[in-house]
Amino acid sequence: MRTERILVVGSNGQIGTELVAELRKVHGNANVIASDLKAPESHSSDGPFETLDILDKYHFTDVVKKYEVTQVYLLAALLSAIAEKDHRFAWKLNMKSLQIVLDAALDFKFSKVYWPSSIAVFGPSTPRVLTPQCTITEPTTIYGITKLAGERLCEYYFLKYGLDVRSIRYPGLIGWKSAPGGGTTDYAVHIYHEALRNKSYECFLKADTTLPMMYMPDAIRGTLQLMDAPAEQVKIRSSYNFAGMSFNPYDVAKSIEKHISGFQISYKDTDPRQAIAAGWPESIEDSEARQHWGWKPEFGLDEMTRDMLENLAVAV
Ligand code: NAD
Ligand code: AKB
Repeated sequence: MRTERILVVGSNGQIGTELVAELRKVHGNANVIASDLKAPESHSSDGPFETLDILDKYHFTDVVKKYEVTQVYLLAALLSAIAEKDHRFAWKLNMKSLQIVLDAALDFKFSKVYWPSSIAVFGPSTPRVLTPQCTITEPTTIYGITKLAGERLCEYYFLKYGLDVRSIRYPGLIGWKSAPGGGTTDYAVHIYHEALRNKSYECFLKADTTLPMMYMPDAIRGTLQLMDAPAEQVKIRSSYNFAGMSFNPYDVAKSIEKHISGFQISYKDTDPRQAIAAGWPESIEDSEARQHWGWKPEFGLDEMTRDMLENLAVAV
């Protein structure tokens, strides 16, 4: 069996920070190369890091050659809220990065590529409750449009060239080890920090805005499970529906109150992220991920709240 050399692009972000650490446990520190626009503030000496702008195809190719890379996890992207501020750049970053990685995968014969999609591929015309794998996908955000186009591109490279590309439609992810990067679901991380700091939080989404969410340990475990699955079990090559839990800001506040008495939540009158959330599903049906490669989440809201508060209380 050949040793895999894994390059993670966008490794300083919310997912990359945790994913690199887990990949290094499995593959060894030297075999997992972290890369981002600049070195992380607390630069880890646990393994190699390369400063890399993924839009610079030639530099990316040099890094691939330098480390004899065999797999790429492409995490660099503009997320939903931040993408609305510059839709042209969001299209450029989210699409061109994927095109560069998929083409390099063919040129350098990568064994696998991982690229995350999102629940943002769905839109206002999608059935909102237990949204199925195959349904109406008419996103109205630039982020969702790039994710939908990306899914089609991944499947195209699989069908046309046999490229082993794998993908998950992540819901909103919540973790204590890293900060979120400009999405609509970010409130569900901020609320825990503010609960510990101030016993109060002003939420940018309305109390009853229910969205699909997942605790980061589940998301990382599921990602590695998909990437480890035998190729014949990965029957969906666009992107898999992937569910953890569903809740709204009111539910999180109630869950936090069980640990921090007197915690107060208030709600902003208007915020552009409300309109984005209104077009997304409330809950996701993920039987294909469960059947094809054995996906099963572990964390519900109260388990996550306990773990978040315990860990943040020590970390901050
Ligand atoms: P993030 O914004 O926290 O991190 C993205 C990282 O990419 C940042 O560290 C940034 O510096 C880096 N980056 C940006 N432009 C770059 C470039 N040109 N070259 C190299 N690096 C660059 O994002 P995240 O939350 O870690 O998300 C990673 C992926 O997962 C994205 O594709 C995102 O759409 C997807 N996703 C995330 C969530 C979530 O809740 N976090 C949910 C669904 C999908
Ligand atoms: C966002 O809110 O943009 C992300 C996502 C669900 O894709 N967390």
